[in-house]
Parts: sequence; structure tokens; C-alpha cells
Amino acid sequence: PCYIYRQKFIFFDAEDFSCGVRRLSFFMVEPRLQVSPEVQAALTEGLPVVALESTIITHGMPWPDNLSTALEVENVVRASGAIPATIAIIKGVPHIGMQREELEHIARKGTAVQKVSRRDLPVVMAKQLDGATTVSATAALAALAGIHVFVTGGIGGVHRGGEVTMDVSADLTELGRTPIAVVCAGAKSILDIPRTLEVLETRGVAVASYGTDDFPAFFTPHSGCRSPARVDSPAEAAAMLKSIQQLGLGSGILVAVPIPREQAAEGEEVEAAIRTALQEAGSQGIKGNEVTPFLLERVRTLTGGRSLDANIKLVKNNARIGSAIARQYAAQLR
Ligand code: PSU
Ligand code: MN
Repeated sequence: PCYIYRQKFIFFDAEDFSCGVRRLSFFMVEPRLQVSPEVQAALTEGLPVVALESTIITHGMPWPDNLSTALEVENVVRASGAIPATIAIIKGVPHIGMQREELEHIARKGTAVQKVSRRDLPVVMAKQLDGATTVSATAALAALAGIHVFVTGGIGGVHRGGEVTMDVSADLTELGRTPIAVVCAGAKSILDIPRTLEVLETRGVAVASYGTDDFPAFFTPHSGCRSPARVDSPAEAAAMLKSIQQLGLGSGILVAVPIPREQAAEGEEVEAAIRTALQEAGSQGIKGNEVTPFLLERVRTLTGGRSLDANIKLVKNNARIGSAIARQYAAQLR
């Protein structure tokens, strides 16, 4: 087993000897996280911190909107009374909180930066590569740093046809084993939303939609699926997070915030583009972890950039609500 004790990993290793005596040996490994001074200070003082992912920067949006959005979202978090911690890997080192130059570096490189889910963490670290963390890798690293609230746009899920291809995002598995609240706008309709909700249930993830009984589908407030639960305030979401801790469940919470009403019309247009992009992906044989970036890029082109506009506004809205949840959570722990 591995315990994290004062930020050090301690591995216990029991060995059997012929005389029947069990010797307990242990060795320590320093965690390899670079936490920015601002984030470290906030964590030490118990101030609200909000984690932000980086695949949305490199693979989810084009340069230079990706950089401006990343910086603006950080500012929304600050304006909402929390400290942003954007997470990415720079030359093999997981960074919790990024300097502006580091953000610009990965934003410029865009899709040339490797997309890193949990499985890819050891690879990019050992090879000392840059990496953009998905929801799964970001959640794992955030939790390791002691961050309990994480804001993004949309999460990965079960892909359409996933019952055959088994293309099920590692985001779902991660949510099941990481005590963190992920605030998003639901899952895009490029995915199989009913099956995504089924897998979240299997993994033990509490799914609560914010101010609605419908599970939202990113560009539209309605997925056609009833949300397993609902929360109507940041305090309520924070109370769920605290309950997870009180029981030591070790699992996460998905808070799904519907797209703001002002953007919902744009959202309907995007939905039509998604249907087209899905057909193209099928006929061009796009597979694996290239499916999501392909669909997002096609939808952006087909809507003449209007999907990007809606996307940016919705992430900022999530950032406001996520920051409020982080503040409530910090207050409840006092
Ligand atoms: N969905 C979006 N925008 C995104 C992603 C998903 O609407 O940017 C990114 C996130 O980083 C998410 C990842 O964690 O894609 C999921 O990829 P995959 O399906 O390969 O697990
Ligand atoms: Mn996948």
C-alpha cells in the first residue's frame, strides 16, 4: 500500500522469511509536483482553490483564443474569490498552477502537446515531455495536491458505439476514485449520454445538476436524461463534497451546470453541426483518443466559430459557480 504522509509517498513492503518472521521495510519517494507559490500559499492557509485542466487549452480551442480564454477563466476564478490552479506537465514535471509564460508555451504548441490522461502520466514524466492533462489526469494531480474543486467545460464519457469499441473515457473511472468535485456543463452530445450516466453510477460518482432536474448536454441545457440528483446552491454542492470526506468514500462528484440561457440558441445550431461531424468521423474511420479532438474541431468549423463562443462563455459560467463551491467548501471545513 501507498500512503501520502506530509506530501511524501511511503511504500510499505512486507517480506516473508523462512523463519516465519515478517520484516517491514519502507522506502520513500518524493512527490514530483511543482506547486506554484500562489497555490501553495492558498493551500497552506486553507483558502479556496480551483483546479483547471489543460487539454481544453491545447486540444479544445485554437490559438490564440485558447490562451486568452485560459487567462480569462483564471481571472474569473480570482474575481469569484478563489485561487486558480491550472494543471499541465512541463518537461515531465506536473505543474499545479502555471506561470503566464508556461501557459503561453503550451497554448502556442496546441495539439503538438501530448494529450495526457491518467495512463499517460508515467510516460510523459519519464520522457520529460510536455503534456496537457485531461479531466482524468487533472483530477488525479489536483487531489494529490490537496485541491477538491475542479472546473472544466465538458467531461469525456462513453463514446457512441462504446458498447462495442469500449471507448469509455478514463474521466469516468477517475471520478469514481478521486474525492473531487468536477464542475462542468455535462457531456457533449458527441457522446452516448445515457450510457455515460450508467457508467458514472457503476463507478459510484454522485451526479448533481445545478438548478435543474435535467442532465445538461454542454451546448444544450437538455440531454433528454433525468439527472440522478440536483443541487440548487454552491453550499449544497459543498455539503456533498464534505459528505464524501466524512465517509472516506474516496469517490468524486460531478456538478453539471446547464449552459446559460443567453447562449442556448447558439447551442441548438451547434447540435446540428455535431450530428454532421459524427457522420464524418464514422465515414473517415477516426478512432481512439483522436475522436474527441476531431469532432470538436469539425463542429467549430461547421458553425463558423459560434461553438467556440458558446464554449468560452459556458466555461466562465462554470468557473463562477465552481469558485463559489470552493469557497463554501473551505468555509464548511473551518
Ligand atoms: N469534452 C469537451 N472538451 C474537451 C474535452 C472533452 O467538451 O476539451 C477534453 C477533456 O480534457 C476531457 C477529454 O477530459 O477531452 C476526454 O478525452 P477522451 O474522450 O479521449 O477521454
Ligand atoms: Mn477515449
